[in-house]
Amino acid sequence: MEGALTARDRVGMQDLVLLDAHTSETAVLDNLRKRFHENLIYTYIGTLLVSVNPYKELDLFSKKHMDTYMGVNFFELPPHIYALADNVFRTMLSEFNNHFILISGESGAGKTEASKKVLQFYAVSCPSTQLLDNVRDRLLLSNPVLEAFGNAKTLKNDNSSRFGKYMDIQFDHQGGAVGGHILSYLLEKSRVVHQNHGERNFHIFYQLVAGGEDNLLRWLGLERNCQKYSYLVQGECAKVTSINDKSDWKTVRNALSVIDFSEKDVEHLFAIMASVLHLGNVKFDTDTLGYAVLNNNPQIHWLSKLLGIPAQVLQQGLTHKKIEAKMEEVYSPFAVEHAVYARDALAKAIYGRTFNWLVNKVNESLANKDSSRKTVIGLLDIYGFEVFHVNSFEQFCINYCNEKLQQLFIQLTLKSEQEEYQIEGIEWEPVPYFNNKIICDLVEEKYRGIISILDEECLRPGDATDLTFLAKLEEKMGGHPHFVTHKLADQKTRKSLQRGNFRLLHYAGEVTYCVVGFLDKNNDLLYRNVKEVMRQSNNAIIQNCFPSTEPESKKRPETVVTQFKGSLGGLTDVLLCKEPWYIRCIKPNDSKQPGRLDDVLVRHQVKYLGLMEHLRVRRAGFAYRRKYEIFLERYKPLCPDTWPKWKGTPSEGVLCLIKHLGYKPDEYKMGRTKIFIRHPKTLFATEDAFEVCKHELATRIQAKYKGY
Ligand code: AOV
Ligand code: MG
Repeated sequence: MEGALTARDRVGMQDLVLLDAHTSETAVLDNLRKRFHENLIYTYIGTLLVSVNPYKELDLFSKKHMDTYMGVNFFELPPHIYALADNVFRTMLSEFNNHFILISGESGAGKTEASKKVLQFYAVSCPSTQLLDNVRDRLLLSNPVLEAFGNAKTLKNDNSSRFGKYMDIQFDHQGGAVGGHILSYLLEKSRVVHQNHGERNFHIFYQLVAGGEDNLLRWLGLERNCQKYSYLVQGECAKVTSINDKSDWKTVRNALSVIDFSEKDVEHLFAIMASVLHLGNVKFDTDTLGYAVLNNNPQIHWLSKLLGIPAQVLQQGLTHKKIEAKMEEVYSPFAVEHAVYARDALAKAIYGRTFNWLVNKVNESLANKDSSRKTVIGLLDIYGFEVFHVNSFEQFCINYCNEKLQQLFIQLTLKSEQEEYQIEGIEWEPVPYFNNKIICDLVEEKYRGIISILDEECLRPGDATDLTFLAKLEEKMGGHPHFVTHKLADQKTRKSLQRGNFRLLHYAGEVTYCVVGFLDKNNDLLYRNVKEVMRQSNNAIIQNCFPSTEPESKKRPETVVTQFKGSLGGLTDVLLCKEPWYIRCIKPNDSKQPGRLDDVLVRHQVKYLGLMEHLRVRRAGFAYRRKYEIFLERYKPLCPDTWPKWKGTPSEGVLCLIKHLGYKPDEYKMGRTKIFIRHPKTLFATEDAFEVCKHELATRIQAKYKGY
């Protein structure tokens, strides 16, 4: 029919590698758009999965879909996150090694949803026994619990992850999911005491107030009204249409019991959540000398009851600072402003430490008791790159983290892949790419980077302030191509910059940071006597979070950003010893709407996610490579000339083998130590032949030994 669209015109290519040779950004964008409007949200670049957030429920994730994708060759079915999950799983089983899936994309692009889909696939599809069902339920239910305490509504995403999460799923050698372990990264604690307009505190508070049973709320001294709690209403949006706090409460309550939280744990946990809310409502009066006092404060009564700390002690802790002078302890009273600061610091500390306790507790419940060797698939779902109207220390940390992940992606794909061709002596035309190492260095370089300068100001006694920090940055970084000061703003980005701000040109875009609060948040100080007060608590979780053995060394503890840098370094090490897989998530529009794909926005993401470069490397390169020894060992049964006894080098063996299999010259290249295969379909054909051969062999052996 003339003029009719072919199916391919309509739905685009399912693998971008198959687009015409000199693919442009526009062609990639067109392809993604076509597919998006047909509800085809997944597209491959080789084995990398691109996922576009549909912002609506699609019928793609049923058990039937899981079964369809289980054990099927990667490229045989339409692209799907289950295909990737299954491919990782089967590679792990056949090679008995560890893997991880890096899920990246900006805030609201669908990372957390993607990670849940992968986890569900493993939980539902892996071989199971009654014992393992228990593990499976815990793995699945750890999610709503951690999301309740670690996610919140932001302007970008109604369920935004405010902590980084890396989860190992452990498998036995039959592929049964036998345990898990979670590492969490820097929770955005400041949200506990402050939310920007249009944002909320962590979900759990709203769930508790909306869903908590009457007698529970009564026991906690809470009213069923978020408006009563100063910590819940600063963003002026306690109610969110896409969220049902009441039913989420039921889910979380149920999940807590499945993952081994005793009734006592739960009681203590919610006593703490309520305490944070009461703490937020503590108001200070001023005495005649201008110092903060607490008069008959009802909140102190509830705090005292819920935390099991005498009211007098709490009152003293919230209004005084202990100073040790010459063998003497002196209590010096706070001004009101100072007391409010100390109160908020305490609320943040309590919440942050309780969150860590929670992660540990979940880990205990997921721990595999059996010590035999396991393989793991790691899932990395971290807060995505974000730019708000006003960006602070938190965005600085989050965006730095995204730079590090981009760096890892570049190292593992664009850089190492091209270096490998060189090392193996494969003819190769280098593909240029933007390496964001320059931005990582700007932030984290020892002695010279932004983090070092920030720490220096934090540790410097005397007159250090956010503004002296900024002045130092401007002095030392002013000439850097990715750093913009207000003096040079017009030249570098043609956008002016207010005093008190600096701008970084991140790989994913420009972000203007306001320095107010940087020093304070990085120091994250909690007065020592406040800790001593908390140690008197009879709440078991608080006792655990404020242990009396906590070292009170004279040395300053590491600053927040330096700890974070250290933990990201640790994460990189954890990942580098595993085989990587990638899901790149794309956000189609800024208004969370289904069916709308904003070209400018998506083109920008295609660009900074490095999809074009990845595509070029993939297209010119080879989808599969294996050491000659390994390749020969696996497939030699397919060639009677090389099997059972082969004499000669492994590379000669492989050559003999693939000639026998009929590989065409343009389908492969022989490197120094490895064979490189251009298209996966070549390998799949070999793999299929291998399966048939194994089966025949097994039948022959059975026949031979019949009757013995
Ligand atoms: P993020 O994890 O990438 O942002 P989420 O995974 O939380 O983003 O996705 C944001 C929202 O988009 C979800 O709450 C869903 O409403 C919708 N969504 C995402 N993926 C899908 C999907 N496959 N099907 C249907 N709806 C989806 V952040 O954590 O903010 O960086 O920090
Ligand atoms: Mg998320």
